[in-house]
Amino acid sequence: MFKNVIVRRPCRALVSGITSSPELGTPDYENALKQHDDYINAMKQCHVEVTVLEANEAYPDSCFVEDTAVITRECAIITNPGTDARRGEALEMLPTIRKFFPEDRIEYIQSPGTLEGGDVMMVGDHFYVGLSDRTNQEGIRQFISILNKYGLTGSAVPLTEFLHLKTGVNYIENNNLLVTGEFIDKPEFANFNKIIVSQEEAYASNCIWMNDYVIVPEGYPNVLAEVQKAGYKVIIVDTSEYRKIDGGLSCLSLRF
Ligand code: CIR
Repeated sequence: MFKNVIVRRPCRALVSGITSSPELGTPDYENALKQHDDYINAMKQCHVEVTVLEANEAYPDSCFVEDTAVITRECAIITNPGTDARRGEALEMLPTIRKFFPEDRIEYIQSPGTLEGGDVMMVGDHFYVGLSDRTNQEGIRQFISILNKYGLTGSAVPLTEFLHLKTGVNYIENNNLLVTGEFIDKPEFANFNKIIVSQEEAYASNCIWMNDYVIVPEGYPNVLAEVQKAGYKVIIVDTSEYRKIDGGLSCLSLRF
């Protein structure tokens, strides 16, 4: 069960967030704020304490807090984002992490290692880590060695099609995995109960398990039906403004 969620309000500079899909247009700030309100309300329905951080205009992508830290049951790992424009975001998260973890349970990924939380998928005590444009071999090496120190394990999953690992694969507990694209046939995921997501709905492979619920993005009927069929209660949240800059449901929070 998760007890806590950390989010950061989107800043006005969100409109210049990094994107691989400029054809989707620029996010509408007012609507992004409304969608963020809905996201927070959805989280509250899942019986967690939500910490809402102030918008940070220095970093257009700073609402995507997932990339700044990985929180495990044993420790918090401050990441080192793999793109210059976002590198400083990780240390901005530190004061908040200190409210939840003592200093000796806070670890750091250090240059030349890079790692973003969007590349980390937790399955019990094991963490799959995407080897991506943002997360490099050295970052993964440091990350796994930190995990091992706390009795946790990790393994690398190379990827080429997606920004982050969780852009295309997400664990929703009970051995259920939402998978799309290059992850469908990866041997490391062979033993999961796979819910295959079509290319048309690929964005919705990024759903989040939150205690008794799965939060699903609005506008993806097949994924919604599959998740319901798997027995979950669902909450639908519209994240269309965040999608324009490659952000999904999971990117918008730290959950622990
Ligand atoms: C970026 O390119 O870094 C942001 N525009 C999107 C970050 C998405 N984060 C995530 O998947 N965890």
